[in-house]
Amino acid sequence: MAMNLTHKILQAHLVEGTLTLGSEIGIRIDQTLTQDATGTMAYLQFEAMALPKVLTELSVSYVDHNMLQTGFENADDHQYLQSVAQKYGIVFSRPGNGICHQVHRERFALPGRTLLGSDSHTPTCGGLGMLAIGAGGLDVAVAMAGEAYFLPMPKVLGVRLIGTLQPWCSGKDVILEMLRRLSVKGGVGRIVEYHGPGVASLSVSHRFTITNMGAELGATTSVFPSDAVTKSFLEAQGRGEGWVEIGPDPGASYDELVEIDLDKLEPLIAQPSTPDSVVSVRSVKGIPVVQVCIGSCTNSSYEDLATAALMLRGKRVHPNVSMTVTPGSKQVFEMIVRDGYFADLIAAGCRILESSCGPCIGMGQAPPTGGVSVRSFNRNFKGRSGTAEDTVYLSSPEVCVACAIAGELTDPRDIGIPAIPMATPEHFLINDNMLVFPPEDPSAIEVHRGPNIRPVPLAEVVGNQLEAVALLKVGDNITTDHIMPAGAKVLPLRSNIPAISEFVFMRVDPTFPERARKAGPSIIVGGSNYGQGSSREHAALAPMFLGVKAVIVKSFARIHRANLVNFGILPLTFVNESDYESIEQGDQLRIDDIAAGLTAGVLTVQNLTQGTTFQAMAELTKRERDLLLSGGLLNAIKTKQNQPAAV
Ligand code: MIC
Ligand code: SF4
Repeated sequence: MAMNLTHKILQAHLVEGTLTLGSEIGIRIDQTLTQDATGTMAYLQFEAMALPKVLTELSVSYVDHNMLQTGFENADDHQYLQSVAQKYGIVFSRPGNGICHQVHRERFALPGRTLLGSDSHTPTCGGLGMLAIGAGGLDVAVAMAGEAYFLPMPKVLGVRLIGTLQPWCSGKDVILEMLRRLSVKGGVGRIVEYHGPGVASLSVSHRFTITNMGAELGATTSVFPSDAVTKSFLEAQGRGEGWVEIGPDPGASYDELVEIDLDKLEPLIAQPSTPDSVVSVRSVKGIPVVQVCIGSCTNSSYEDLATAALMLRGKRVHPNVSMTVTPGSKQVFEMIVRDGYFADLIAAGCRILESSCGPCIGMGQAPPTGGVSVRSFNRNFKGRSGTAEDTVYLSSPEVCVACAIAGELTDPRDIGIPAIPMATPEHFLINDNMLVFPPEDPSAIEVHRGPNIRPVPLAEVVGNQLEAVALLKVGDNITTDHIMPAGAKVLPLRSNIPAISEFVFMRVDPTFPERARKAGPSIIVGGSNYGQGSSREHAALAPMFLGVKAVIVKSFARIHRANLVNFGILPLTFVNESDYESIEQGDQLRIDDIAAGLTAGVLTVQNLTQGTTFQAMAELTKRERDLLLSGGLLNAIKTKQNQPAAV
C-alpha cells in the first residue's frame, strides 16, 4: 500500500502498538536533544535511573536559553550540564555555539531518523526529513535510557504545496498562512506532512522555518521529504554520507489535506498577541515601530541574516527603531563575519547579540511601554517579551528589515529595492570546536552540583478521593508562559523547583503561589488548548509542588497534558463544555472513586459550594492510568527499580 512519509518513519521505529489513529504507539528514539532551561531537570531525572550511559545513537545537550549569568545559578547549571554530559556519553554544545534547533539541523539531524527534544521547537529538524518531536524533560530522560516514547497515533495532515514563492516571500509566509487558516489549535493531534511539486523550490532554510513554527499550530511535528535539496544541504555541511532519499510513495493518502499555492502568498504578519492572528503586512501598514528583532530558532540562519544585511547595505535603521540581530549559531556568526555581512548590519545600526534565544524568551530587549516590536520569532504571547502589556508582531526577516528601515509596519515590496534571491551556500564553514565530545572512559568525571541544583520533587500518589478547592479559573489558550513564566528573573531558577514555584501564574494572578500553599490540595479550571506553547515540564512540576492535584479544562495542548501525567496531576476534560460556566473560582470540588473513574474514563465531580455535579473525562491509555495511580513517571520508574524515593 502507498505510504506517506510520516507512516514510513513511524513504522520503521515502532516498538509498541499499530499505526491506528488515536491508539497509543511506542516509538524508538534515535537522537535526543536538551537545552539548559529544561536540561538540568532531564539530566537529574536521567541520573535517577542509575544507568552508566545514554542508550541512544546520539544525545546532545545545548546551552542556549539562559546565558546572562546574572548570578552563580546559571553558571552552576552550565557546569552541571557539561559534567553530566561527559559522564553519560552526551555531546555538549557550549554556550555560544548557538540555539539548539539551529545547531542540531546544521551538525546532527538525519533524514529518516527520530529525534526527541525537551523543547517544543524540536520539530525544526523535520525540515530535512526527520521525525522530530518536542516533549517534557522526563520523557527525554526516559528516551535517553533507551525506552520508547509513547504518543497517541496522530492524524497525518498532508499539505500539498504547488507553485513557487514570489519575490519577498519566504517560508515564514507559508507557516503564517497555515496559522491563519488553521489557528493555534489546528495542528493538535496531527503530524503535518508537506509534499507536492512546490516542495522542490523551497530551500532547507525555508523548510526549517516552516517545521519550526508548526509547533505554533499545536502539531505533534511537521516533516518535509528528504530530496535533492536536502542532499545539497547535507553535503554543504560536510555530512553528505548521512543523506537518504525518503518521501511519500506516489499516490500516498493523508487523513486530511490542505493545499497552498506558493504563487499566491504575499508577505504576512502575526498581530499581537497570538501567532495565528495573521494578516497581510499591507493591511496594517503605517503603524509606528520602535523595535525590530531578527533571530530565534525560527529565522536566524545564514540565509536569513545575509538577506537582512543585503537589504540594509548602505541604509540605516530608522532613528526611532532599536534593531537587534542574533545569529542562530556560531557557524552562522562566523560566516556572516567572513562574508562581510556583519559589517553591513553594524554599519546600518543593528545591535548584535550573542548566539542564543535572547529576546525570544524574554532574556533582555523587553520593548518599551506601548511600543510596537516586530520580530522574526515564533511566539508573541502577551508578556513573553518581558514587558507585561507588550505589542509584538511576528514576520519574516525581510518584513522585519522593511519595518526597521521605514520605522513603521511596511511590506518589503514597498521599500523600492529589488528582491534579493538567496541561494544556500555550497559549503558551510565547519568548525565544531564548541562541541565537547564525551570521553571513552568517564570514570574520572565528577558531576558538578552547585547549590542551585535541587532534587526533583516527587508527586504524591493520587488517592481514591480528592477534595480540593478550584484555586484558579482561567479562559482559553492559556500558554505555559502564563503558567510558568520564563525571562531573566525566573529562568535561573529552573533547577530549583521550590524557588521557581513562587512564580507560578505570576502574570495571571500573583497571589496564586501563596494561596496555593494555604489551600492544600487544589484544582485548576481552564478553557480550551490549555498549556499551549513550550514543553517546559516546570509548568506541571511547580504547580504539583504547590499542591495542584487536577486540572479540569475544555481541552489540552499535547506536551503539557503529557507533562501533567508524568508528574501525577489528573488531566481532566469537561464532558459538557458548558459545565465550565458552573464553576466559580474558590468553589470546593470533590471527586470520589478515582481509580474506578480513571478506568471507566469518566469521573463524577461534585461542586460542594454550588451543590451541583458534573462529569469529567479522563482520556487515558492504560500506561498513563498506571502512571497516575503510581504517582507519575518518576515514581513509577523508582518503584520499578525499587530505589529509595529521593533523587
Ligand atoms: C520556548 O520557546 O518557550 C522555550 C523557552 O524554548 C520552551 C522551553 C523552555 O521553556 O525551556 C519550549 O519551547 O519548549
Ligand atoms: Fe529559544 Fe525562542 Fe526557539 Fe524557544 S522559540 S528555543 S526560546 S529561540
